[in-house]
Amino acid sequence: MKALASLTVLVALLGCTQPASKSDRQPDPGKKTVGFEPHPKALIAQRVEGKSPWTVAIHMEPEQPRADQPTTFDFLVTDSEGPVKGGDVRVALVMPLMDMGKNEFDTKEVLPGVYEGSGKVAMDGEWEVFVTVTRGGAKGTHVFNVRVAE
Ligand SMILES: [Cu+2]
Repeated sequence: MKALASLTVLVALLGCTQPASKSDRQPDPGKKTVGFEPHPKALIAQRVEGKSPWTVAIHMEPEQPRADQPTTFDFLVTDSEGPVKGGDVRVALVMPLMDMGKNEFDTKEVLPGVYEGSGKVAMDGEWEVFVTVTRGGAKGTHVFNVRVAE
């Protein structure tokens, strides 16, 4: 985890997702920057398992994840009023075409509604990033299909 204090903040929610109100996106000096691009390069598809009360956006660093290299994942959880704070966000990395074993990690809220964790996969190809958000008795699972390079 980077030292949050030395970085500058700008949570930019761009493109097809409805942005939070402007006042929620003011820079907050002393924190980091996470940009949520509308169509991340490595993202193939996304879906919601059943129903979710929230919208979830993904950001990956590097933008093209590679096998056997750690990737930092950020998830921006929003509802109609803006960022959803105080949630519990867990992630599972699954290869849909074969059983690659259990690969899960926890996240930490690094900005209001932005949850960050680090994960690594052992093989290139298409992976599913299962993001389960729990908050106040509500739960939603969002799935992102991501292309991992060699
Ligand atoms: Cu595999």
